[in-house]
Amino acid sequence: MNLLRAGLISAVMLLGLAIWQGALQQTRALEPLPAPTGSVILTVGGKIAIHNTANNEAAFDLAMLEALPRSSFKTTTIWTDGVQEFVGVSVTDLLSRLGSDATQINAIATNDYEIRFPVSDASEHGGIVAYRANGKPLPPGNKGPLWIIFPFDSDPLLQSERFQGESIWNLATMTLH
Ligand SMILES: Nc1nc2c(c(=O)[nH]1)N[C@H]1C(S)=C(S)[C@@H](COP(=O)(O)O)O[C@H]1N2
Ligand SMILES: [Mo]
Repeated sequence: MNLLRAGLISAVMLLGLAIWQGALQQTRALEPLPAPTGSVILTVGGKIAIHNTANNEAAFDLAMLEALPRSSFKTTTIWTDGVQEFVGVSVTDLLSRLGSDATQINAIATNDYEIRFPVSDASEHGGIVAYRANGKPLPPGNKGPLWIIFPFDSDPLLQSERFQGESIWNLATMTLH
């Protein structure tokens, strides 16, 4: 009897905790995005629920990107010498911060290079929007300030024209579909 009661109480408490955590995540996801104070290095538009510009886009300065959950990995790339440590925000975390359920990303670089790819390519293969490499900001003159990059060394599938093409450097704009 006592055991049953204790069990019931624990179950109710666990349920309460689960609901509370769910609500907490919901609030976090819908948290308004502050306006950038530094220079804008990334603009995200299209299928997003949260924006901070007059034309329904989300504009980020570097500090705002650095404030998002941080992802990092070490890998070689065909464009660099030796193992690099990349730090950035995962495409998954970026989209979830914007309340986006998009399935396609259109990414445009400052040099007008443009690539469209499925969100799943990034979410299932560890794609990040990198803003640092080897402890330093990525210079605009060398792939920066933002570079969508994959942990190439972790999976031979990534060592392909497909994922190389999705590794867009000088990233400036993303439109989500
Ligand atoms: N900003 C930018 N990113 C880019 C490209 C580009 O021209 N500009 N080319 C893409 C493509 S199609 C591939 S295959 C690789 C090409 O790298 P490479 O020019 O060093 O061969 O980078 C990708 N990222
Ligand atoms: Mo390519």
